[in-house]
Amino acid sequence: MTRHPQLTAPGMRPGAGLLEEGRRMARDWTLGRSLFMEAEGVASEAQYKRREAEAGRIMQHAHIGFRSIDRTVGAMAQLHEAARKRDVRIDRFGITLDWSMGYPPERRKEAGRGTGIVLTGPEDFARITHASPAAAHFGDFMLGLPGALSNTQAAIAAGATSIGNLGQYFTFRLPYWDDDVATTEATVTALGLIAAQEAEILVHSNLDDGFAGLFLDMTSAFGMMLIEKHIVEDLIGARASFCFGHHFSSPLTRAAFHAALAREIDTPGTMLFGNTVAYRGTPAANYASLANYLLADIGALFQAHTGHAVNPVPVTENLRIPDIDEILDAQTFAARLSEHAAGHAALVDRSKIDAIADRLVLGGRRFAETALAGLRERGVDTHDPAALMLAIRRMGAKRMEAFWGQGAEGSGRRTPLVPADWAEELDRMAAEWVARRQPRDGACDLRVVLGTTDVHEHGAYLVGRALEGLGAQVIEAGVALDAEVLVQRACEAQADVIAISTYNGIALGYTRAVMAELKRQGLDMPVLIGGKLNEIPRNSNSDLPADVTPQIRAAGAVPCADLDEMLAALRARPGDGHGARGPDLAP
Ligand code: B12
Repeated sequence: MTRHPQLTAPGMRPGAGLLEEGRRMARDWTLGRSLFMEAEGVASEAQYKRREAEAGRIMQHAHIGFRSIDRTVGAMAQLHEAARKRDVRIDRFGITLDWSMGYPPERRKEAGRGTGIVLTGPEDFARITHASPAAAHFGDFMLGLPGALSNTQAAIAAGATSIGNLGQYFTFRLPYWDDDVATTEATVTALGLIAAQEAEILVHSNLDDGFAGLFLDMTSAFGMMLIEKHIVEDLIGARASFCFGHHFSSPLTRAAFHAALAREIDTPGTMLFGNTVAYRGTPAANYASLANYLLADIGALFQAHTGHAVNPVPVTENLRIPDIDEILDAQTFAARLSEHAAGHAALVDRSKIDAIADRLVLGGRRFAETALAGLRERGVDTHDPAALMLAIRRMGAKRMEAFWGQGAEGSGRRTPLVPADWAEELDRMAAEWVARRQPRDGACDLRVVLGTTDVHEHGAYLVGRALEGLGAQVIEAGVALDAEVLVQRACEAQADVIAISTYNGIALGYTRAVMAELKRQGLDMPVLIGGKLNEIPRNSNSDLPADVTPQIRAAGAVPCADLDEMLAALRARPGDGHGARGPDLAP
């Protein structure tokens, strides 16, 4: 993206005032009691985590992704009990809230609805915190978005002591919401409310939801974690609790990141997230991926228990929203693996893990220091949490890494000190695909405008690299774009083709909005769309997203399941008068 918005907003209220307002609210919004607190005799999950870590137990996290409150509450009780009967303990449940909960309450009705659950007030939150004796974790779409304050108030009243997800603040954009000042003010006020509670409440941040899913160098991701810790703990006075894992595919990187984190962070961690990007195949293949990351995580916790729970992601996760039996199987698998894992310690070469951990800590600290100094030089008040957060959000991961990344600068890109697993993998996939297609003359001079409908960027990253490999000119229109903006960018770039990557269950509505906008502008260009081509039908009673590939085709766009289908569509592209050539490739 080429836009360079101002890093400061003079109209924004200072952080100190926002924190004070949050503190005042603590008179009315005090921490309620949950079934977890009663059952375990603790004041907070942090206290529980310290106790269990001390005992050397591997805690387990289960994620629930149903849309209905009744079904969620029922599933939590049923799962906890069924696991107990198998001698498996689920210590915490993560609730996948719907993205519409990110809006302030008055805007939620008119916002579209995604695939998650919607909780409308303290009573709804309390139903969750009383559904089972495990801790309830409210992560996504709470903090970090404009609805942060009402969500946090309700969660606190219901007795939740792990609230997130600060990582989202830095990357997520809700459709048709551009007021980042209001988002920042709501988030900092909510953090003030959390900091003022007597009991210790964990401010959860899933690093992968933030910049860790975007930086090409893991030392930048580690440095960003240190900056978040500084904001939450030093500037706000709350406790920062970190989670990572989606994109950490190499066991060595996972173990090293954990070892480095254990040296720098003493607040208990929420959970180590599953390496979900590795789930590509059938359930049987996914079990291998599950074992691969869990073994690394359990070994890391044996080495230094940071209080994190492990998160065994059900092996059907890439196919559908997992059901109760699938969640139970994954939990059972993890518990058994924990028993086996101790025997693996002797097989592990710690020196390799420690060497990378050293690099992460050193590079991460330097990244954090140079980034804070660089922001100060650009006029940002880095002692004000609100000003600092807004500047980082506006800066974005790519520019931060370009300015302050620690790898040596080369031709256009820095050489990462610890390369990010996800980028290495996608670069390799793109290169292999291009090589397999064996271009006859590489002469594809199409101008392709590429954008995403939501936070998922990796599909677009892969498509971009593959198109460049074919010789196409890729114009990155941006991430989480409204349909009208994407068409506008395509128009400005005089593009030959629009390529869209979408994952958040709005594929059909978005396609229709793009086609309508093209028509309104009198434009006619091919629209390719790939990713997760599904949507929850309006009149559905199953609450599950359905495939919308045929409807996308009927709307006049080209649905692409993979890169081969993209290639076929580009080759079939009708002449457009620009004279640009599609790929001329061997079959
Ligand atoms: C990585 C990931 C994330 C990362 C994204 C990081 C980033 N910056 O990109 C993070 C952690 C941030 C994330 C967040 C969320 N995620 Co997510 N995520 C995934 C995951 C694990 C992988 C997706 C991915 O990047 N794959 C890598 C790409 C390269 O592989 P691929 O998809 O197979 O791509 C191929 C094709 O699709 C095609 N392709 C893709 N795009 C395009 C475009 C064109 C033009 C073409 C031609 C081809 C093409 O090319 C590839 C090669 O064949 C999937 C689950 C899974 N295993 O698929 C869930 C998944 C997509 N996420 C999901 C959800 C629900 C979310 C959240 C809402 C969760 C939450 N509560 O926070 C948020 C999103 C919030 C929002 N605002 O939308 C759901 C979507 C549900 C649905 N639509 O049915 C999934 C399916 C998980 C699940 N089973 O529930 N997620």
